Amino acid sequence: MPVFNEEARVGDAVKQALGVDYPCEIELVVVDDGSRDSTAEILGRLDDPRVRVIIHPRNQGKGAAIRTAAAEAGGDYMVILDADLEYDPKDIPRLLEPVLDGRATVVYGNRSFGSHSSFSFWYVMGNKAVTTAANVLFNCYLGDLETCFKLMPVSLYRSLGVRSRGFGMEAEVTGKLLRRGIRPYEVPISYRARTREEGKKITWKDGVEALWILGRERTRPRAGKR
Ligand SMILES: Nc1nc2c(ncn2[C@@H]2O[C@H](COP(=O)(O)OP(=O)(O)O)[C@@H](O)[C@H]2O)c(=O)[nH]1
Ligand SMILES: [Mg+2]
Repeated sequence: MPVFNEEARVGDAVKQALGVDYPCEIELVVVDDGSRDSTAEILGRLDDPRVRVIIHPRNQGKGAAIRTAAAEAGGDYMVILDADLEYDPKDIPRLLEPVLDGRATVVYGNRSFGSHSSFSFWYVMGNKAVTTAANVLFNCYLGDLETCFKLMPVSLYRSLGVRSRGFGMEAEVTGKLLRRGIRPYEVPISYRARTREEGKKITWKDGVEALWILGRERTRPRAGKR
């Protein structure tokens, strides 16, 4: 769970994540990414043996927070869960199903954007544009590239060598998986976008960066692939 200045939501997000009935043992690795609000105090009060809190003294970005979590995670599989309550951790057992019954190794949660759950028209169009670009570049038919629910073996994530420190990691992870011929298995999930006032931070610039990263991953020479 990457966390940056989420004092209003991180307490509930952790509680919800721990309250789910998982079909396996879990560890919740929370990375406080240099928050300047009271996030660190809230995380410091957590008292559950399944939780591990790691602190970045300075803010580095969502991608960097996930890199830290993946380096420290002790389990076999990982899934990213944002701390902003836009996603519902109750969906995680459903993401695990295709893994547990041997149908998939990489599973993505696919958001269906509805009127009450979408941030804005242009936000949804931006998401669709980035996903469509990946589909054209890699000749596939993914439904939702920017989803935070990306479940895969921890060893696979580490082997991708993701460099993006910010939101570009979503495109980089997906481009690297597709480049290796790995097609994420998609499972529908629920989603409710927060508003700018509630803390939503992604902007159109992140969409442009995602397009650039996808192009880079598609054209990267195989010999130097990472
Ligand atoms: N914006 C932002 N989010 C970060 C950072 N580091 C970790 N995160 C976390 O990454 C997750 C996704 O970020 P968020 O701002 O919700 O993205 P958005 O909802 O798509 O605008 C949240 O749990 C953030 O707390 C960072 O440097 N910036
Ligand atoms: Mg979010």
